[in-house]
Amino acid sequence: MAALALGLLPLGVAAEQDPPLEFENAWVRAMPPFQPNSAGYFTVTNRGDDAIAIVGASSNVAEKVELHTTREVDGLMRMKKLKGLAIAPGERVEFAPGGKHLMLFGLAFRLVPGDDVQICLQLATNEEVCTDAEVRMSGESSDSADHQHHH
Ligand SMILES: [Cu+2]
Repeated sequence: MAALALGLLPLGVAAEQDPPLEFENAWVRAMPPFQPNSAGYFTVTNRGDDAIAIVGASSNVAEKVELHTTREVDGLMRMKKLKGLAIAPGERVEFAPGGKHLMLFGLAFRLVPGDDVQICLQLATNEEVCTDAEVRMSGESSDSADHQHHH
């Protein structure tokens, strides 16, 4: 019995359940050859009872991923790095062209439409939530494929 009890001791802090973030319509922009960077988009909803703090991001196809937002400054659209983002319980946050996005730096290979890649968000709790994202052409094709668009 003693050995069994020892065997059941937790080896680390393992998450009992996944953080309640629900992804929709995750996609990454297809890029022409030799473009080092791309961007990822998705809608995420906090289905839990507590606020969830996103503190970073990663992808299996990029060296580095940053959270960016787009702001108009003196008539020009400029990207700004976000240090983090808190999502309130029940809140739905859209990462979309012209707004918040994941910036993918240092692509490992060319992103071709139809490919599936993975994007992950790091949370303040040290947990990570990931989703598959489809590689798509930019612009209208993504909008027409998004049946939940509210615009
Ligand atoms: Cu950006």
